[in-house]
Amino acid sequence: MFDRAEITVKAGKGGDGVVSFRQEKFVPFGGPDGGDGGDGGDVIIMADRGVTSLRAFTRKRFYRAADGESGKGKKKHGKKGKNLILTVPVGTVVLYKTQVGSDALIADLEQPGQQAVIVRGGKGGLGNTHFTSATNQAPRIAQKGEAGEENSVILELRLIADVGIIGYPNVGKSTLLAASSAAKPKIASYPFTTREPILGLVEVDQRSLVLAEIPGLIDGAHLGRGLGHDFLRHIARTKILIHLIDGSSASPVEDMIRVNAELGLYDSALAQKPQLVVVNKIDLPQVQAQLAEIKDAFSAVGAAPLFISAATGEGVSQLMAEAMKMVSQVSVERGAGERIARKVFHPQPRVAGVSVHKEGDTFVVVAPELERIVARTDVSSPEVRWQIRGQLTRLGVSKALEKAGVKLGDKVRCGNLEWDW
Ligand SMILES: Nc1nc2c(ncn2[C@@H]2O[C@H](COP(=O)(O)OP(=O)(O)OP(=O)(O)O)[C@@H](O)[C@H]2O)c(=O)[nH]1
Ligand SMILES: [Mg+2]
Repeated sequence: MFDRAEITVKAGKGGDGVVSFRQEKFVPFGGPDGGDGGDGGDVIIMADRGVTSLRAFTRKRFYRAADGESGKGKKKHGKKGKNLILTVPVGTVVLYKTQVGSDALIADLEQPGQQAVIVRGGKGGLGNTHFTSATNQAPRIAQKGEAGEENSVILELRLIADVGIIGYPNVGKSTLLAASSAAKPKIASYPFTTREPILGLVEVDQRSLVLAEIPGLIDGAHLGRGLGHDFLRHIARTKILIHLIDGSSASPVEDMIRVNAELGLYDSALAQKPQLVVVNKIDLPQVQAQLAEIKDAFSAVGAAPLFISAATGEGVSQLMAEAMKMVSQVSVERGAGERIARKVFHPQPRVAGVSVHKEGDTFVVVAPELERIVARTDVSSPEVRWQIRGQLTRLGVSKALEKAGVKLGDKVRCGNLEWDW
């Protein structure tokens, strides 16, 4: 199953602004006419019904959107870089990998067409027309395009089944799935026969129900034991659970309590999910013999399980009818309550602030807007240096330096530009 992929996405770089002057016949010194660079393209992830797995993302792992074009003379602005739209199955969640423990959710694409901007393209740089002033009619400075954002994200497909079949290994989950649907899971008398979730479609009164066997749940699954940890997350999307219990177990009630405790340890929301408690294997003579006792034990803890034999089919159709009823109830409640909003996520806007800190006796200015001008410009020319100084006031760099206590003659640095105050 290709239900998880880690990819790196990079948005397009903004195009550079240019330094250019009008050149007309018989006009020796035309004004500045350098156009702005276009913005870089975003990387967008969109849910699409036509896509059924994340397989493609396990083969190709790096994706980038187009860069913005640089500006040109005659005030021609560069074209915006095209957005890159990656289509994923409905039910995909996008996560940031965080250093500390659990991953952070960026987007939850649970409806077709829903999309999320994952990384945003860099802004295009300003052409030299933006840098004219009363004292400077021939600006020789322009701004470099901003780099596009880059990030690694995890795509995770959460199964969308109506009903999750949970329970300890070997209790008969696969047998129940096979008895109620066309699915043909492997059935065997040892634990962990089923190694990944299996779906089955069940018809009840001309309506259909999607069942999923959630394999490998054991004590300590929330810590990664068994196969459980990988699959517990699939349970999150189901509407209800069929909690299957082996009637021939030493203590069926205790089994139920322990599996529920395990769910709660993983995620308390899972333990809150509506459950149909079902005791299986009632065809076995030893189970038959203890039926009354088992019933009493469950009612002592306030549970009223259904009894079935997945092997003979006894009680299975009643169980499915019950499951259908429960699923419809959950759907109605959900529909009436929270309206699933069409979420479109945007990364946090970047702050183009200015900050100053001291390294030895040098004042270091961190000002992305200014750095992008400096990077674009030949700072060896005195005229250009003079023009850049004009930008210090405009961008609030002068103010920040004064606040930091800069005095006449102090060394100041920004990007690759150094000067004395
Ligand atoms: N007698 C009897 N045996 C059953 C019944 N249901 C399942 N079994 C047997 O129990 C064993 C396990 O069945 P599975 O359906 O593979 O159980 P599972 O819960 O899917 O097991 P894993 O996938 O390994 O976790 C098999 O030998 C089945 O034949 C039942 O109703 N009666
Ligand atoms: Mg199985």
